[in-house]
Amino acid sequence: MPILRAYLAPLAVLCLSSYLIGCSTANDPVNTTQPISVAVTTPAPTPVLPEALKAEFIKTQMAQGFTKAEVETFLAKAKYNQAVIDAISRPWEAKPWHKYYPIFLTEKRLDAGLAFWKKHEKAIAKAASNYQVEPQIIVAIIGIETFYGQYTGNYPVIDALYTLGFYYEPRATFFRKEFGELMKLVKEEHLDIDSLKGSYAGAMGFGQFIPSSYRHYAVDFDGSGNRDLLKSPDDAIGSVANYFHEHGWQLNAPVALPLVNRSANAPKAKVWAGEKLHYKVSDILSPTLSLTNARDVDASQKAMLIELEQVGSKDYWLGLNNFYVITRYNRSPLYSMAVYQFSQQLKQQHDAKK
Ligand SMILES: [Ca+2]
Repeated sequence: MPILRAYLAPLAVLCLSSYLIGCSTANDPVNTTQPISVAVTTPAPTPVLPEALKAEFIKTQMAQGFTKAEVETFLAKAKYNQAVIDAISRPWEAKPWHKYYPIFLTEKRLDAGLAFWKKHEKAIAKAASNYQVEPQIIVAIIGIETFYGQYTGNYPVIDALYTLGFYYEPRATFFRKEFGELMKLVKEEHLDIDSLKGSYAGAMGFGQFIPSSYRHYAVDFDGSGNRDLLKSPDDAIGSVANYFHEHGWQLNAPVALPLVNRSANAPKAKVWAGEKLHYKVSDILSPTLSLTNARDVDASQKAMLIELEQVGSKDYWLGLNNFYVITRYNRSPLYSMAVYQFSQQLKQQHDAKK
């Protein structure tokens, strides 16, 4: 007779959106007000590491300069973590914009952002100037991602990436590559793998960089001689700015412009859903869908149509190159709009206090 054993699943915090690579707000205090559902399930045995994948991983890492013993030691340190699979498999709750933005655009976050900006004014101004990115975007990202370093994640990074890379089929290839990148990163930056914590998806530090982003875009911005995105706010500030710069941010260019839909029907252009920009501004605007505020916009530039669900209506926005760049940090248009609007709030309050 089968024995049914019920147990209480770990109280995993709700991730707001499956798009969030880093589940950036997983531990944000705002989420403690959310109802937490406790699932009763039968525990699954820890799966066995697929030998073929293991062999392939060892071969790949050896081709990149590691010895077999080094790769095996690294693999032996990693542990399967069911909570990681649970976190990533949770069905995406498609929150409408009107429920999404109040979680991010709060007085508390705004105050924390202004305080962070003031405290790190010099580094933020230098990063903005060196990388040609508006300072408020840097401050907004770090605030939305981790509430200024307060909530950077509690999953051992090695376990998170190992679990997703070897046991989470839908995105195993991506995460196995990140697991390999982690091995390189730890060696290059002399990080302590045993104490390295991050999101369930292996994102680390103030700005929640996954290993490949850390390796490619992190900068030593405080001149300490290493790139420390976990403990150095200045390194994180410079690195976020560099990330935006490298992804094509254009200083002083508009990010997103509100539209007014005068038709009873939905706009003809398709709402952006993660693809590369293929529309031009002129493909989206029409006699019935126009800019809310008259201004000159280059109609030949690439753009996307953004749709935000309000209570009983829909808002439309024209997203331009810089909006697309924010989505390189996180593919969700809701996330990107929250970052943009938060950056605007920060700038307004910051300028008012000057
Ligand atoms: Ca440094």
